[in-house]
Amino acid sequence: MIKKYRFGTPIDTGAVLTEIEVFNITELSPFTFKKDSQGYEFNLQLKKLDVVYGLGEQVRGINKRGWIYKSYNEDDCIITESRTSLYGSHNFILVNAINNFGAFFDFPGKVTFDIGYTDSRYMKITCCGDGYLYIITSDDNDLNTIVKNFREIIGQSYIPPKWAFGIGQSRWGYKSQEDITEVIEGYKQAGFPLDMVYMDIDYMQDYEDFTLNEERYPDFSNFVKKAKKEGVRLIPIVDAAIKVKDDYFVYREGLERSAYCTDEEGNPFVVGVWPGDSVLPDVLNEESGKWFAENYKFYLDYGIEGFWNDMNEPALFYSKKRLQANVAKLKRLKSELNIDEFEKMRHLIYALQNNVADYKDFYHNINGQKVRHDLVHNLYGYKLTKCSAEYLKKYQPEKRHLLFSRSSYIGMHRYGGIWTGDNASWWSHLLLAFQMLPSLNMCGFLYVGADVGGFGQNTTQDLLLRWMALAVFSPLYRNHATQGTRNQEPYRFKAEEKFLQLMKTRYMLLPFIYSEYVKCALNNDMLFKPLAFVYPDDVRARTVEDQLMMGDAIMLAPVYTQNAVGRYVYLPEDMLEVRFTYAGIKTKQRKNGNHFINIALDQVCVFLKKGKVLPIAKPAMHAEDVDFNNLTFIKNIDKETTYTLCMDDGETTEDLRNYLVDVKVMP
Ligand code: MIG
Repeated sequence: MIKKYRFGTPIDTGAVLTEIEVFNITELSPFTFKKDSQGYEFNLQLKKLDVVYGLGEQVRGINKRGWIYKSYNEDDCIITESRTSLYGSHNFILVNAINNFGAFFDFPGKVTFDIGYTDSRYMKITCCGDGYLYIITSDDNDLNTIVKNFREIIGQSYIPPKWAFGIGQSRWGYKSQEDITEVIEGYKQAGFPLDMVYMDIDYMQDYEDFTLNEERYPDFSNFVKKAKKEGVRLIPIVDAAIKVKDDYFVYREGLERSAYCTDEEGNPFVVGVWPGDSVLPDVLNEESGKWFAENYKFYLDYGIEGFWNDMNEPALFYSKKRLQANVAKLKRLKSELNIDEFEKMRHLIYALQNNVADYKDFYHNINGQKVRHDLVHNLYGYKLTKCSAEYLKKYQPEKRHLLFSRSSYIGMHRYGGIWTGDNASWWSHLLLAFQMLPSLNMCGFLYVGADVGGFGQNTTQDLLLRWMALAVFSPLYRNHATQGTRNQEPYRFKAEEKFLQLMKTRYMLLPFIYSEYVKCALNNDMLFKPLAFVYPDDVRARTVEDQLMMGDAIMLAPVYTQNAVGRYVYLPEDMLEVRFTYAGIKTKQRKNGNHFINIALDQVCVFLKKGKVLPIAKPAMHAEDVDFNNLTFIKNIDKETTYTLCMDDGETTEDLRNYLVDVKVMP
């Protein structure tokens, strides 16, 4: 059951596809509502044991209580607990109370979720502009049904090609064909499976989108083909901003079409990003977005099949306008060793970067209407990814493409996935990556993943191993690191056999991961669930923050601390422990309750529910080589059951329901 309320005169974000009758906001429940000069405020009293789930890509735990979160897509690579917004804004919360309900605040400007931060007994949500609010409930009061009801109105989640469930390697620092060849060779020599290598910004000529540096990539067409023959796809990055340069054809074309965001006076708004002076394609404008996306043809004609869209918050290192103003102010400061002057100086410099005030200085043309960016800020990455997805589909309708984005808003889940941006090689970020999974799934984002091993800072062998043990289950599995950090490709470390064992496990589980993914997308289910979704009457299960249910069969309990030999695991019922080891898969019945489970660095250990089976394939070097017809089953059943596999070719754009095949499994 869904009730839709309107506050003010909102713009249509396209997040919700279903037409729903609109109620007057004065009839709203269970929130109380008030409007003031700051915007619209929604209040709700929370009971002691209520749990608040949701918010997709955000800091902190699965239960969002006790912090203040802000939806305002932000490019800042220092991700700490103190942050309030990250790269995506996913304004859906799910309140687990006596009467469970979900709420989606469909407003693309800034929204603040004070979930018991100011007063632990209250939740206060503030929207600083006009929007819609959807309240979602279900007859059965079941959290899963509420999520399903919500997912139904926002539309089916993106399903990537099967090869995108393989392992990918990336680094900001691979500069040339030689560098990429070295990575492919490195994997090959170690006997490691590999499906994708990512190309970061250095492939471009002077950071110009839709160009190639021909010195570093002299023979790209053949290079793409050769890599694919080896089973590896190359995935280039696409940045949002376009370099201002008169003889750069993309820039000129956009200019002729008035396809850029403009300043107050209607001139293209100039920002400083990687290429220096740059302009932003107005992807909120239908025509301009279409034009931007048509440029992806450049790569498609080389045989490229996947992309990652970056810098689309949009990230502005700084704006020309503010730079000029602040430099003028700096010049007026006295050059004395005076701490007050120094503070002023520092402020003038620091305030240049990612200054949210810049978002008030430029405009979109939405259906002929001039709309100030800050009011629609959170839509930028979503719309950019939407138009690129639509173009890929139009140009190559016969297959599915890999596409994921850094910035996002609910609605984008129909067009692509998300990687969660610039995390660090910290143990806390391993746990954070795990905790984000169910929150993102609620909001429709299924193809998600964090940079495996951590992007910033130096990783360690054990962190990378533990991260890869978790990544076995992550739909998007990409090892990525920033320049200047320790080399992070698994073959750079001594413990090759340990890495190999974990990577093999991914491919052995691929029929399960892929089939569960497709079924969740088709049925609007979550792939990763907090325990309370499966054991709603178990009070203890409600408080578990470091275990998740995956699919409808297994429980995950990763190790996320350094030097641990294992961890405590809470079993809500009797389960079958399933351990992937060099010597094969070992199983053991476990009673419900708390157990200390030893888990070695090279082992993956999961817990299979009663009445369920887990399909296992032979390991393979590439996702496409995994043989879905030759499976064994790990079983925790006492009578015959079926397991539903998705048996498509991995690329078809036909309805995947036609490819679901029931396999009978005997005890
Ligand atoms: O300003 O392209 O999150 O994955 O390696 C940094 C360089 C730009 C940020 C992305 C990261 C990528 C990096 N980019």
